[in-house]
Amino acid sequence: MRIVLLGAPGSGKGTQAKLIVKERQIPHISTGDLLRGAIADQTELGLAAKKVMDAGELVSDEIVLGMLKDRLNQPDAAKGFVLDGFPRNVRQAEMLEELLSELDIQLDHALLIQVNPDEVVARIAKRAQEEGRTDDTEEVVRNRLEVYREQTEPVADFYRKQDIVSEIHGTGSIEEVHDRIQAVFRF
Ligand code: B4P
Repeated sequence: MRIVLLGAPGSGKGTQAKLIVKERQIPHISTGDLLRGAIADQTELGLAAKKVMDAGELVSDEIVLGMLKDRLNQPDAAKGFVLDGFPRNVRQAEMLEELLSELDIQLDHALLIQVNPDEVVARIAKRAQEEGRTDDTEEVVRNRLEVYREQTEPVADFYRKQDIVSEIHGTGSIEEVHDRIQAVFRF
């Protein structure tokens, strides 16, 4: 199964992706995690990405696509994947279409996790205390939400045209949200 997870920062994409991959035995591909890995390794790419991420902006499409291409070409991705955090804008969605058609595969589901902005800010404030991520400060989170509204929301329309979008109510416990996702797969 090939799944794309869409939703605002803090909507639970990463959280739900972890549960889906555990059940389905497919890899979790998070562009945020790939970028944070590059930062931890202090690669040139990571150092450039850090400045952009700390401002709450999107890293360049070319950098992210290059990383994604390498990851999708690894053997474990042949049986399916959960893409978390990609695509973040319509251009990335178009680039992904091209890449998948080169590999002769298609997406099965685009899950759009919907959570209201106040809840998102509260969740990220909690994570900031627990994990200290440098892009989780209130000011940066507000910018990330703005970037989401402007650039990422239109991606849902891109997939609505393909009739693969399912909207998931993202408030409630992690298990409740996961059950709603499971119900979509059973359809
Ligand atoms: P990401 O790593 O994708 O970060 P995110 O949007 O905050 O989502 P994340 O998955 O981590 O959090 P989740 O909602 O699960 O991106 C970070 C940055 O990387 C971007 O701003 C950008 O700069 C860059 N980037 C990444 N991909 C890119 C791309 N494709 N192109 C360009 N730039 C890119 O969870 C948040 C919190 O909520 C957690 O603490 C969790 O425990 C909690 N939570 C989850 N579900 C909950 C629930 N049901 N109830 C209560 N709390 C819940």
